[in-house]
Amino acid sequence: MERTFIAVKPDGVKRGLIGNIIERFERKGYKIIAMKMLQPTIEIAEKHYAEHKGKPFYNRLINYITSGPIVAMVVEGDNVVKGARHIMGSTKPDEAEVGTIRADYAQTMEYNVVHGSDCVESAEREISIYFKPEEICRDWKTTLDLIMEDGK
Ligand code: IDP
Ligand code: MG
Repeated sequence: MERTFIAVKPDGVKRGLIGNIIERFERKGYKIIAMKMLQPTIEIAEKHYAEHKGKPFYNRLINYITSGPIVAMVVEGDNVVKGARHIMGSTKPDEAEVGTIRADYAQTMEYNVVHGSDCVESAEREISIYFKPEEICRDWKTTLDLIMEDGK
């Protein structure tokens, strides 16, 4: 099953949106298989956003993502990388589709409340930055899985 890395960014945490943001992914039926709150160090932030090094917004991005705790998650589901990006909405909140997280909760690209990996390779890379393999709960079953197995 495909996995992606999702994070409630520091502005999402500071605004009290943790529950609202996680709920978007849970109600889709995606399975959360790892989660923790942490304040990214500069080292972690630089690894995470290595692809943006040298861009005009890079220093502000590193300051932003290290400015407070984030809630980091590994989320599993069918085609979840693309599906989660769809739920998040475009990087620019003023262009994001109505009903997406960024359209609903953010005003500027700089503070857009949520992160999601942009492809499967990025997802695996980002997951390995934030989680050790033993921190991922790979094998649990949803209640629906268990009921189906019981043949009820
Ligand atoms: P994404 O988060 O939708 O994948 P990226 O292009 O990967 O978007 O950019 C990473 C993050 O960097 C964005 O979510 C946003 O917080 C910030 N960012 C991207 N482009 C700009 C910009 O032009 N100005 C300010 N911040 C930006
Ligand atoms: Mg990105």
